[in-house]
Amino acid sequence: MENITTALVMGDAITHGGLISREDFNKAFHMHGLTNVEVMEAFSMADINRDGMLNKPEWDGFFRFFVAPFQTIAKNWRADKQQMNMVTTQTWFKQLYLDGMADKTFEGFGPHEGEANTEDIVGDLVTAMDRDLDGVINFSEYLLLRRAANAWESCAQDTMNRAGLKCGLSFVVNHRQVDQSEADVAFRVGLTLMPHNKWSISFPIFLIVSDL
Ligand SMILES: [Ca+2]
Ligand SMILES: [Ca+2]
Repeated sequence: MENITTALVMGDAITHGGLISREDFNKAFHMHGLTNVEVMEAFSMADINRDGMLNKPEWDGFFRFFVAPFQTIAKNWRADKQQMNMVTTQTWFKQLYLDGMADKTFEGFGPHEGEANTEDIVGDLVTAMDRDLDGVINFSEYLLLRRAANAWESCAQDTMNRAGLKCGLSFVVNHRQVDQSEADVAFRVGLTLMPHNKWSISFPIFLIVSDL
């Protein structure tokens, strides 16, 4: 599958004063296998000033921070686990490693079937972010990871506590108000998924509950 380019998305936008409409955006991303809901999620991430159109800086930012890094990982717009290993080389990902606290931050689900290695950070992330359970990561699932990483940086330390989760959920649902009872339910679910620590949750667990 061809990569998404600015020219492809701009399409008719040139004649519309350089603004990219939802329709232009939808055409390009729908062709790349995203559902309508997934396209709308991506569009609202790109539409920083929320006016329903993407101006050039909004598109350029979205392309540079999300589309281009995904396209370097995913050939054919799908990334398998091996390709996903490349996220660990991306700058935004390295920022999740706080002073050697990665063990706590990335505490995951334990060894995967048929694998001796107990430290499989990317394997756990793929398990957590693969919402349609097809074993590969599409752009929408990659964006889930990126939204969660942003929220983590603002709302967590080495792990995330109850207050942090309320903060984090508000982030990933695009600043909709999340009330404490909603966050508490998610937090309790998260704690049951934690292998050891029962008082706060790790990044892979946050990734799961942020999509509940
Ligand atoms: Ca806009
Ligand atoms: Ca998937």
